[in-house]
Amino acid sequence: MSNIIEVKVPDIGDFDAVEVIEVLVETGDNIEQEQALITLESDKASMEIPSTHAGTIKEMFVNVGDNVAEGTNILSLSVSTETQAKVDAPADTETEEPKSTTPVKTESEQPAMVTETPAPVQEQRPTSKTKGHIHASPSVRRFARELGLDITKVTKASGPKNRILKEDLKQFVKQVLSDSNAQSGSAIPSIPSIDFTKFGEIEERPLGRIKKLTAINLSRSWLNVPMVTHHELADITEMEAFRKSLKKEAEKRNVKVTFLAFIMKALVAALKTYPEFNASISSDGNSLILKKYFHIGIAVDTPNGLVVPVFKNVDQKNIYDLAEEMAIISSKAREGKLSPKDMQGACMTISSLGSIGGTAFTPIVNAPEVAILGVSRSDMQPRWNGKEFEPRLMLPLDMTYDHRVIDGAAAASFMVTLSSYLNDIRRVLL
Ligand code: CAO
Repeated sequence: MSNIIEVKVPDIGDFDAVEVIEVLVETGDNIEQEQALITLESDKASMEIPSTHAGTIKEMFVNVGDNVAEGTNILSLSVSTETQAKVDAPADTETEEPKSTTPVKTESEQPAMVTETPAPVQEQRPTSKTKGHIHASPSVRRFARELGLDITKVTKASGPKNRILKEDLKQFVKQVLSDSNAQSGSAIPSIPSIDFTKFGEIEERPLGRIKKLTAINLSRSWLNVPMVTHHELADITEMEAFRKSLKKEAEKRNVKVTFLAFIMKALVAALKTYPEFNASISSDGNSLILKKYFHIGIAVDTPNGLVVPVFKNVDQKNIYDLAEEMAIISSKAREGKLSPKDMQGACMTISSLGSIGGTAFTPIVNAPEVAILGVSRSDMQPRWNGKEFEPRLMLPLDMTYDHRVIDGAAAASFMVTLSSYLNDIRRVLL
């Protein structure tokens, strides 16, 4: 059995025409007792009017913009006689006729008064008499609190009199989430979209999968790792003579020995000397995970973008092994045939631009690795030997490191050591 009752505006103080600024329910809704039905706003405050009963809404009598006073019908509600008996006791449950009920005043029926609190002026907010205040109903403020959202940050207010609506909060959250997705978790403002056709002819090419993934990885490293780049010049005159001396033997084995194989061996020797470079910082930032294996990533330029295959256990391989593996892996990379497994587990990465040119650059650490070695083009330079200038082949090295893990002094020592190994590659054997 159910009865129809009318829910009216209760005593709201000395107001005879208060505007309805929000209707929070609609016909057909099943509502709870105490559930907010409408929000009213006077000159001084906003207030929510709760329901006196639980039930199903049969008809709504008020709309946004209406002016109401004590006793105005808000809605009619179908309530079960059992529920009504509990709320309206003592009540006449015998009656067959639907009855119109003015809500019984109880403590809980008093509308919740929420005084508008001054807030910083939002520049983007359209100015009006609301300037200097955040206008939002109690339910919207509550929703913002539930989301953990600072409502003063919400710049769009699409309700009447620049009122922030629930929809504005949802839009704001969506925007923040999509910005943070695009920028790997940061709240950095996005770059504005510009119509370049205003300035001249353009062509739009979609980015490939590898470029998009690289963009995410590099942005993540850039934003998470405080980086410093240390520059060093290694004298590789002797090493180059040694490399040339291997040429015939290499040809017999059908491999091409480039600087990279030597640099990999020297790097592993330096990692053994400075174990904190062969490490990763734990994701909670509380510990350093030291690795006992020596896997080196090599950045390879391919038509589809940059990929970083990993050479496993470089400490256990000789120069020819590495040269041979380099030929196989780099052609696999350029043909797009590397598997995810081929690109996992690096301890440190080498990015070599030496075959192209340049005197220095600042590579980005491939986090969670703590350092990356950049190699630029070697060049014959005059070096002072104490008596005279002598031509020496100098190799520019650039190491970018995670300053949370590595101090500047350690970086300098590491680079001096690496340079000394390249200067006299025999020392790698020691
Ligand atoms: N200085 C001078 N010459 C160099 C050199 C250096 N630092 N490094 C390589 N060379 C020379 C090689 O000796 C070779 O010369 P020869 O043909 O006369 O022997 C020539 O340049 C070409 O070398 P290579 O590129 O075939 O071989 P590699 O082992 O040096 O490099 C690879 C292999 C896969 C790393 C390279 O081909 C490549 O893709 N490099 C680009 C990597 C890249 O884009 N990094 C940037 C990442 S950040 O955006």
